[in-house]
Amino acid sequence: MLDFTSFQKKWTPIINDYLTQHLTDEVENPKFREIMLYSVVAGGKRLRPLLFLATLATLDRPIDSRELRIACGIELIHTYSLIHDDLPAMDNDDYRRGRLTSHKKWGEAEAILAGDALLPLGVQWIAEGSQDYRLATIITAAVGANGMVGGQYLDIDSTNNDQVADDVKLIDQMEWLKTGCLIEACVKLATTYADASDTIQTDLIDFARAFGRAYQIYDDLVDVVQTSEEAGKATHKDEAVGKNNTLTQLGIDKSRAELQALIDRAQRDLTNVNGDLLNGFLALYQKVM
Ligand code: GRG
Repeated sequence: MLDFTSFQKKWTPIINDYLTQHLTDEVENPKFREIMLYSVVAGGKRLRPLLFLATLATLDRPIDSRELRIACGIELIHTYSLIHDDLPAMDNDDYRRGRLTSHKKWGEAEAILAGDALLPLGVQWIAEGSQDYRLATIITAAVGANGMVGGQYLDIDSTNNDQVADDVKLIDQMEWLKTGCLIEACVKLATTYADASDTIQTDLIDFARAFGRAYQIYDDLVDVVQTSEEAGKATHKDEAVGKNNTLTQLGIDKSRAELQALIDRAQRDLTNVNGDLLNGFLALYQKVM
């Protein structure tokens, strides 16, 4: 089996090509296609499709066009969530993936519609790739009212009502729903698609839960920790406050400790499976430790 870096190097360009090719082929209106492509091919890390494919590889399943279609369907849904998250009514961000956000570039209605179109297209690709209603159920549950959108609602509601500041449990639930659920779904989709045994499925999903919880903490830490390569050590920006997240709640040191605990847990969850490839995903977090 490939190690994580080789796996990532091999599959990232294949995922990127698939996304470009199939959006180009399958979205009929050329202007709207351009708007959708603008956000999808803007250079994301492709973490979620890679996680789905790596879980399949861990389960000794071959990867071909059907599996690629499922993987890229997940990325379409993730991209929809980023477009909508950036909107003026939500986070009101001007930049994403190193370029102007969709609404800044194309207009607000256009960005809403691009997101609206990416969500069902992603579900369609997952259904077509898998030919299995269970996968459509897993993905729609993960991103719906009891998953990602529910988490975004909690975020909006608590911000509007000034309620979150010291409610650790609420922040934890919000972060899990917003970010963790979709990451967990990547692994669930793979274990279901591959018909993994119950025990392996449990181990891999436990890994995904720890990894998914860790991801939000990592993402917040990345915002405030800048690695100074010349000095060879981490330097901090004083921006850890002002957002409803674990980082604001715990501060940098405790957030790091929490992240380390989650990494340790994720590693333990892999002890009974052939976990070398999936373990490689955890190296991502070294950037902020
Ligand atoms: C608006 C329906 C709706 C949902 C929004 C995505 C989301 C839910 C909120 C984003 C908040 C956020 C920045 C969470 C941190 C984790 C995260 C999703 C980071 C972005 O994903 P990456 O790091 O980005 O995988 P790339 O660009 O590499 O794909």
